[in-house]
Formats: sequence, structure tokens, C-alpha cells
Amino acid sequence: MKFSTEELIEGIQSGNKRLIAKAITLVESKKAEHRVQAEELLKKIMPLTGNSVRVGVTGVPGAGKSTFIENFGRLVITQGKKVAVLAIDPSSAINKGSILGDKTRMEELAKEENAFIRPSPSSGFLGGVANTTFETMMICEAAGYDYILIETVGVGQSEVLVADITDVFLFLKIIGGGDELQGIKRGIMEMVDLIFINKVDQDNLQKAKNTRLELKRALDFIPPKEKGWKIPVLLGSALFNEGLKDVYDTIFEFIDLKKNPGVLKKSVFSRLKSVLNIGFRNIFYP
Ligand SMILES: Nc1nc2c(ncn2[C@@H]2O[C@H](COP(=O)(O)OP(=O)(O)O)[C@@H](O)[C@H]2O)c(=O)[nH]1
Ligand SMILES: [Mg+2]
Repeated sequence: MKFSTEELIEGIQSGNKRLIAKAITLVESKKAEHRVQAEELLKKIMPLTGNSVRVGVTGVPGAGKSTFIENFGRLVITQGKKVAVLAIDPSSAINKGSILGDKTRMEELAKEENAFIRPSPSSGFLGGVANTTFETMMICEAAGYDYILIETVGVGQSEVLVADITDVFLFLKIIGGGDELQGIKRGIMEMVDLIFINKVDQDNLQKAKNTRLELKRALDFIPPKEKGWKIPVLLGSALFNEGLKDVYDTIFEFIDLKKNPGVLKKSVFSRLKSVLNIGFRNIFYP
């Protein structure tokens, strides 16, 4: 690494995207000497983290996660905020970019000055990807990105990991299909904070409402993760920018609720403590 830790930190703090990217490459590296520098960097930027809203977005491939994140990210920017996007992309990890119509590149959002997009590392198993995602997220937080949006996949452990390291876990659902078909296990429903039924844009409002009804019935049997929070089921279209402001406002309400009893601060603290004392890697992969 031709940059010193100080140079990287300065770059991160001044919002220099090139140096932010370099710092992320450093934490993604498996080389022993890089790990040493990465740990040093992470410890030093730690006081600068913990001020962002971290949103995990899940749903089956094709549900519209990337489309949602791109347009939601642009909405966040119109609210005067900066947004970072981290993608845990199944196409790069599993079948090398072959999902039809995949919108992972997020070209419109990428043009925005106040957006930073980091695709997932092209190699490594999913757990490993989620692993560096945590450290990448810390760098983005230190760089002053107000919102960190993480796209996850409906595959195994990665969702649990992302749900663990985010403040809000958003589930994108498509109309009908049945839970089985959408790969939804009860476990997932217990992790979500907010559900968005996507693609409500082709004369399918009634079907969407039926899906919402079914979901709400199912949710009645799931104990709330957060006291005082009934999981909202919103309808909209990521592609046509419908209902995204509702999601933004709902996330705001949720964060507010979590903040009050100090839950958010506590979770950030225990997170940081874990990194300091044990090392993040060891927590998930002892
Ligand atoms: N009609 C419609 N299509 C959508 C919507 N959101 C996403 N899509 C399309 O669904 C396909 C998959 O979207 P993508 O964002 O890549 O899904 P991901 O795999 O969950 O990230 C793309 O062809 C999108 O254009 C929506 O709200 N309405
Ligand atoms: Mg995608």
C-alpha cells in the first residue's frame, strides 16, 4: 500500500473518493501486512463512525433491490444527504454477472457527487464479503456518508450478517409468488423492520393490496423486534419512483424510535467494542 495510514485517514475525512476506495481495498485485502495497516486504520477512524443511518436491503434476485437503492439513493441526496452504497452482489459471487436485467451498476446514482458506490469484492464466499462490508461501512461512516445502503442477497448467512450490522433491515417483496417461491423463511421475517412491496405499477394495485393483507396476517404472529414498532408494509414502485419518500419517512421514524431508549447508541458501542477487543472477524468466524 503506497499510502500511509495518515494519508488514508486524511483522504477519508476530506471525502476524497479515490482515497476512500484505496482504504476499502486495504481492508478487503487478505495479505498479512495489509491486515496490520487495516486494523490500525480502523482503530483510528473509529471515533468518526456511528453517525450514519445504515440500511440493509434484502429480497430475492429480481425483486428490484438495485433499482430501489439507485432511486432511493437519489431521493436521499435531494434531502441534502450523502449516500454510500455497498453491494453484496450474487452475480459477482455466484454466477459472475449473469442475472438478467441486473441493475447493479446504478449508473445514474454513480454520477452524483454526493454518492459513493462500492460493488462487492469479486471473489470470496458470501460470509467473507459481508465481513469486509462491515469494515467498508466504517470507512464510509468516517467519510461522512449520512446513509449507507447495503444490498444483500436472499442467500444463507449473508442476510443475518447484514441485518446484524445495520440499523434498519428493509425487505423488498414482489406481489404474490408465495413465501416459498420468494425464498422467504420465517427467520427472515423476524429480522425485518420494514417491508416494501415493489413493482406496484402495472394495474396490479389490487393484487398488491392482497399481498399486503397476507403479509400483515403473517406478521401478527411474529414478535416485534423493536418495542413499539409494528412492521409497516408499504407499496410502491422502485422503477417509477413511487412510494420511496414514504420509505424515507418511515426509516426516519424508526431511527427516531430506536434512538430514544438509546438502543442505537448501544448497538454501535458494542459493535466498536467487539472490533477493538476481539476483532470483527473472530466474532463471526471463530
Ligand atoms: N415494473 C417494474 N420493474 C422493476 C421495478 N423495480 C425493478 N424492476 C425491474 O426488475 C428487474 C430486476 O431489478 P434489479 O434492481 O436488478 O433487482 P435485484 O436483483 O433485486 O437487484 C430489472 O429489470 C428492473 O428494471 C419496479 O418497481 N417496477
Ligand atoms: Mg441487484
